[in-house]
Amino acid sequence: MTKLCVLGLGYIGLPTAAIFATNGFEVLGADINPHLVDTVNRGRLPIEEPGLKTVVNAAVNSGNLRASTEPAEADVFLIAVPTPLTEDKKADLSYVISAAESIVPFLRRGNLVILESTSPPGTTRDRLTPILERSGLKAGAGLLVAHSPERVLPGRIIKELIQNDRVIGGVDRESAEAAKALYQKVCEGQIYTTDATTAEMVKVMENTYRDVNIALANELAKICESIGISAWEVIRLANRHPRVNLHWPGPGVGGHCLAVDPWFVVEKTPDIAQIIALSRRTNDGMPEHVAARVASLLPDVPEPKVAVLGVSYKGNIDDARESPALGILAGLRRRGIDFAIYDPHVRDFEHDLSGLTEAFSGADCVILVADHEEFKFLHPQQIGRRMRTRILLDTRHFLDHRLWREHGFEAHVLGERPCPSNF
Ligand code: SAJ
Repeated sequence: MTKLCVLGLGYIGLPTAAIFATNGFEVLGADINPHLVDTVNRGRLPIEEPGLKTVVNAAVNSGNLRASTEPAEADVFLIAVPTPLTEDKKADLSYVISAAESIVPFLRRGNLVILESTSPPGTTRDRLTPILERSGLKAGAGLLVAHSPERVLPGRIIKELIQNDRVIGGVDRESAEAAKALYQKVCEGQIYTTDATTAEMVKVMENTYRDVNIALANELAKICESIGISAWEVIRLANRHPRVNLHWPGPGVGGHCLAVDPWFVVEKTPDIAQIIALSRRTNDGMPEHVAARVASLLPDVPEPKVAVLGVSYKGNIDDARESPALGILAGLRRRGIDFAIYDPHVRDFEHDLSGLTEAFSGADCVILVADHEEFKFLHPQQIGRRMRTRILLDTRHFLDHRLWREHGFEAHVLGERPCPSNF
C-alpha cells in the first residue's frame, strides 16, 4: 500500500488526504495544530464543506487516515500549507519552509515530494528543492519533486478535486510523470505536465485573470453609478456577444486566492506587472466605496444603524477570513455608523454576530454583502416592520428589488444610480 504523508490539514490538505485514503492509500495527515489533529482523528470536521464529512468519516473509519502533529516516513509527501501575504504584499513562505524542513529527516531515495500550496513562480525549484536536498538526496536524481496546485472552488471542493483538470510541474520530466501517475489514481480530470515554474505561473495567472476581470467590472460599476445607468444591465447585454465574458462587480474580492495570488506575480516583476497591481488596488478599494455609499444613503438621523447581511467572502460558505465585509465594517465604524450583523453560515468572526430579528431592529439601512441563498427568502415586509428607516443597498444585485420597493424600501444597488425606473 502506498504511504502518503499530507502536511497541513486545512481547506485543501484535509479533503485531499481523505480522498487518497478512501482510494486505498495509507495516509498520515500532519498538522502543527493539535486541536485540529484531534478533531480529524475523531472523524469530525474543522470546516463547513459539502460532502467533506462523508469522505473524512469514511477515511477515518477505514483506518486509512490518521492525523498526527508529526510527519513520518512515507512514499509521497504532499505539502498543502498556507502561503499568506506579508504586510508588504509578498508571499510568506514560512509554512512551506518549515513543512519542508520537517520532512527532511524522513526522506528516502525514490520519494516524491509535491508542493500543492499556491506559490510565487520559482518556489519549487529555488526555495523548496534546496531544503529537501539537505537530506543528501538530489532532486532529479533519486528524489522526485513536483508542484501540483489545487484549483478547487470553496463550496465544491470534493467534486472539483476529483473532476477538475490539473496542471503538474516537475523539477524534471520524471518527477512530473510520477506526480501525474499518483493523481491519476484519484482524479477523473485530464492531467497536463510541464516544468515546475510554469505550473506555478499557470496557477497564479488563473486567479489573476479572474481578479483583473473583476476589477474591470468594479470600475464599470463605479462608472455606471456616476453616469446613471446599471452596470448589471450593461454586463448582461455585453455578455450576449460570443467573445465577451465580463465578470460581476461586488463589494470587493475576498478569500485567500484571488486577493493574494496576483501579488505573487507582482512580487517577481513589479515594474512589469502594472495592470495586475492596479486591479488589486481597484478591488481592495471596493469596501471603502461601499461604506461611503452607505453613508451617503443614510437619512439625517441620530446614531444611524445598519443591518449587515452576510459577512463571508462570498455566498453560501462559512469562510469570512479576508472578507470585504471587514473593510466595509471598518469604513462604517470610522464614519460613526453603528451596525449589527446577521450571517447564517459564519460562526467565527471578528465582530459580534446577531440573530435575524435583532440585526434589523431599529436599523436605518440593510446592506447585503454576501449572497447567501437564504437571503432570497427574507420578506421585506417583516424586515421593514422592525426597521426605523427602510433603505436597502444590495452590493451583489441579488435580491428582488421590485418586491422590496413594493414594501416601502428605497432599494439601491451597487453599480447603479439612481434607482432605475421599472423599464
Ligand atoms: N467575485 C466578484 N465578481 C465575480 C466573481 C467573484 O466580485 O464575478 C468575488 C467573490 O465574491 C469573492 C472573490 O471574488 O469575494 C473570489 O471568489 P471566487 O468564487 O472567484 O474564487 P475563490 O477565491 O473562492 O476560488 C478561486 C478559484 N479560482 C478561479 O476560479 C480561477 C478556485 O478555482 C481556486 O482553486 C481558488 O481560487 C484557489 O484556491 O486558488
